[in-house]
Amino acid sequence: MIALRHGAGAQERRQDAAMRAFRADRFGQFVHWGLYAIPAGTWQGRTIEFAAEFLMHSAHVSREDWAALAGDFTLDGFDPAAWARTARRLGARYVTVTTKHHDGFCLWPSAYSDFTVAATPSKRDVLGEIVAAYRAEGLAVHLYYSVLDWHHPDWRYALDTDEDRAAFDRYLAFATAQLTELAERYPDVRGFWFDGTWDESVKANGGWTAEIERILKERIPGAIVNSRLRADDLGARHFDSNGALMGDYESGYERRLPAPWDRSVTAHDWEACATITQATWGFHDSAWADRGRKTPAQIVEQLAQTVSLGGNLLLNFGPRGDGSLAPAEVVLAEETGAWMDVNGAAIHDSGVAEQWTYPGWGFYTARADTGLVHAIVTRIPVSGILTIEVPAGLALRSVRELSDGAAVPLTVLDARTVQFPVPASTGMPVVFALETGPAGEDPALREPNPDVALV
Ligand code: JFZ
Repeated sequence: MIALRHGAGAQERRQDAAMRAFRADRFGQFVHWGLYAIPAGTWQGRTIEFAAEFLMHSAHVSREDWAALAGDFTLDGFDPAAWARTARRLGARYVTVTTKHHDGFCLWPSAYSDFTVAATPSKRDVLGEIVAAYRAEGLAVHLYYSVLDWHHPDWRYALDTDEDRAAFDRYLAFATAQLTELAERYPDVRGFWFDGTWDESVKANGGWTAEIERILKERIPGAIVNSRLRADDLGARHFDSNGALMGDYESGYERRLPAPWDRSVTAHDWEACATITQATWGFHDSAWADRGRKTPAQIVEQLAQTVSLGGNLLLNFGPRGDGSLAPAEVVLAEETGAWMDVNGAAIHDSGVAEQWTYPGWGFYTARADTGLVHAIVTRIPVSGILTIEVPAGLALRSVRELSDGAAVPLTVLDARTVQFPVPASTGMPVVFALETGPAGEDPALREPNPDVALV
């Protein structure tokens, strides 16, 4: 054990109400919105096939030219109630919204910066309106904050000189003031999602990251903070130098997921974030962005894989420059939400099905409340027959399709192996509820069911 002043604190998984609610939610909406949504990937006629929120950087736009976009932030199509409604229809139970991305523009009228919504034509507290709209739809709100800041003159990537260290100390004081301000202005948020913490300057200030976590939790009891905020005394990120998770949940899975059979990740809480497009978080108005869009079936598959491994999925939306949702993302939310309406019981309030091993054709999840196991079939075998390997000590009593509750005819191959036909694919994953009991008590398992042909 290395002695650390700024390592992980408590080693136990949090079991308080806020954390239990976050864990049960399983599905959240990420929202990336800021000035970058206005040029939407194209600067002076040149489309850059890279994340739209990086355009200032990738198109080498000066601070002044970028700041001038604030004059075009007119909110003509901004309808936070529609965002929140879409998120609820999607089946998301919380939202994580950017308050300040790498370009430094603040969606709230911060007293510590002149580069905020207060400098836009409407002067409205956009963030406040977003928070209120989602709360009104019953969703919890988490605030995304980028520590990396391309606008602030005191931001440093590395601390090579005394001047750098002095400037960066000023920068950290600014960030502390802004985060305290966010917690004071929006006290009903549930958590904070940190980003832009990978540079040497931040890694050399693990003590500051620990202090921020402490301050936020003092201001908002129960606040949930992601691991991406944290560095320890030695600059280790997410996990401290002794391998313990810092922050409340691990937030390293970005546009990727742990392998379906990798149960090591179930040791702690975690959340993956994903784009609908291939690789842009901010709205990118281009054929490039459209080409890589995921289908509802792919979103559901990611969600099922995530929940089967005890994680949450944060699915990103990038509203357009005028504040309206991108039509393709509304359609995706509706279609995914239609599946969630019917099958959400296998996602919400669910997690790892402990004894059930990865079946290859999809994912098992288990309800946290009842233990009921669901089979989410993402790849129907060509035979049309699903094989269930029942864990030792359990018997499969019945299998019902979640959508209509209809029992499916089971073929018992042996005490541990049961088969049943899967209805023809609708293009969306189909879910079955598996009712189990202790082995040896189910008459169906004492002898094969003579009414159903063995396959
Ligand atoms: C960051 C941001 O740069 C990006 O714009 C977006 O906000 C995203 C959610 O977070 O991008 C990252 C951060 C971490 C990794 C990759 C991209 N990573 O750990 O692999």
